[in-house]
Amino acid sequence: MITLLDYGAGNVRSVINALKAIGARIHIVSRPEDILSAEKLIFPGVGNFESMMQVLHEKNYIVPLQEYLKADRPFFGICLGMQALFETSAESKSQTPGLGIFQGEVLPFETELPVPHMGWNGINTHRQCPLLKGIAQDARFYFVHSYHIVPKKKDIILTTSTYGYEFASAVSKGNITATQFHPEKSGKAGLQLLENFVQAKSLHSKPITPTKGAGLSKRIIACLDVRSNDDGDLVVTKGDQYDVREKGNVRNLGKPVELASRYFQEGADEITFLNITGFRDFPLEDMPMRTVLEQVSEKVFIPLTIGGGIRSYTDSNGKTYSAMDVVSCYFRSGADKVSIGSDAVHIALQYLKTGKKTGQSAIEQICARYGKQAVVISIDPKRVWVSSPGQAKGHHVIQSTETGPNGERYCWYQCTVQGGRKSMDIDAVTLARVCQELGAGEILLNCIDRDGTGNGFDLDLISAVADHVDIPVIASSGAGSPEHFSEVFTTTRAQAALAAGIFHRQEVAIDSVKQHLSAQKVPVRVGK
Ligand code: 1PR
Repeated sequence: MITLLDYGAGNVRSVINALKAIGARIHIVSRPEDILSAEKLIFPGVGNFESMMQVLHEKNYIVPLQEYLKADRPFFGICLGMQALFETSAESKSQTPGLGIFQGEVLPFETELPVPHMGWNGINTHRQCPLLKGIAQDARFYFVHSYHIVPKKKDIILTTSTYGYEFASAVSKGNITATQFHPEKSGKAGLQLLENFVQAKSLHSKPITPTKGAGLSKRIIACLDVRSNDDGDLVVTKGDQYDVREKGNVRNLGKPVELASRYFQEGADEITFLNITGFRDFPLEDMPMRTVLEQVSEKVFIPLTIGGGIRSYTDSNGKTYSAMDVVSCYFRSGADKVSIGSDAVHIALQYLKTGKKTGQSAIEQICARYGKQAVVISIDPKRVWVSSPGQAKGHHVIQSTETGPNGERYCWYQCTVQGGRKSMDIDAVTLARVCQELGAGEILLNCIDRDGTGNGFDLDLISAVADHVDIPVIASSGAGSPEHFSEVFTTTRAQAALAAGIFHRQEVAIDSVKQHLSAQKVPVRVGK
């Protein structure tokens, strides 16, 4: 029996689903006594160090946890569940201490690379440990964090990984083990690691000559635009420049759960669901997307993002629901990240008008509760040609590598809301920068001009945005061939590339994209 410490922040459903998939029986901690009666304890942490420690205090979990750990009983910590083992974290502004089982601190990444460190990275193994039994040396695991541990004693370091520099990515001492990465989101290798923890009689490790693992890979994301068709069935659809109707009917390219499972099997690194009519419906009233997430997260062990309709809403009885109500429901259903589209534009415009952070916007609130890595901003821009930069004052104008219909050499990218229906007075670079300032952790950069065309990503747009933010950018819209992926990764700072149409219509397989990228020396995760 595995005991799971759920302190109520974020997505423990994925850990539960991964444990169920390997046949483990699970008991969830509901009282402090449950910790000491555990046979084996898993502590998955998400969100923010300070709020995690505060909740552990409020629930009176600190003393039994320390007692359990000091008695060298089997323990596996994930992400913040590993950071909690140390003395202090720079993430805690009020200097709330950690559990202090290991000497050392938790510090922010100091690197030129985008932070959070997000994606599939390799591990260099420093100790032989039953936790890593049967895991290939070049296996990659899913990381998502802005802070990393700095142990005082190096002999507890089980693995290191490299992101700008080498940092400790897993620890092991006696029966206490923990990883910075998320095995529950790391496909086959992650399930193997969890199974090792469940099966192992002892977790004791011994030092070895360190082995060298793989490095960070570029991510390939399959995107499922979801909406109800005219018969009321929830379908995956796909537009041409956001027009999803063909001969008047909503295009139907398959069922969301089936397609997501297929993409997981085919080696996608992440899956994004966009509820494309979310701007006019209210997700809490009609929850088919919630059911989709619940079903998908039972069989798909890679990160899942959900977007569409994340905003506050007042119903016909005058009852107001906040964006937090919507996202907490999505996180409970199995989402790892949420993507905010239209509301991000309204929030950014308001912020630009007042210059004040209120702490009340959906972006700020979700980041505070679930961590910045959980907040993606989906941008839907359209290109506007201008003859000179002065023609678009106040906007980020780009000297284009293409020429406009009237010989224009300059353009800017105007943000839209409501699925491209309404253009707003803000450009994509400004929106991305403002949302980063408000705390968002990632940008999903669509392009209405390229969407569904198969003509390749808009490299001008992607370079402009990726060069002006320090958070990861996902290039989206226009993929038509494997070469388009190598082009976007070799000419821009995009960390991930997303495609929809070519995967849904089975024109190009995810594996072909990855094989092509490998041949071009772009690092990608192969296998499942
Ligand atoms: O505004 O917070 O409710 O979020 C709505 C979300 O739905 C936004 O993320 C917006 O991008 C998306 N959306 C709204 N309408 C459409 C539409 O197509 N009519 N889909 C839409 C946007 C864009 C991509 C697409 C890529 C790749 N889809 O994500 O998957 O362009 O396509 P391709 O590879 O086939 O070229 P809110």
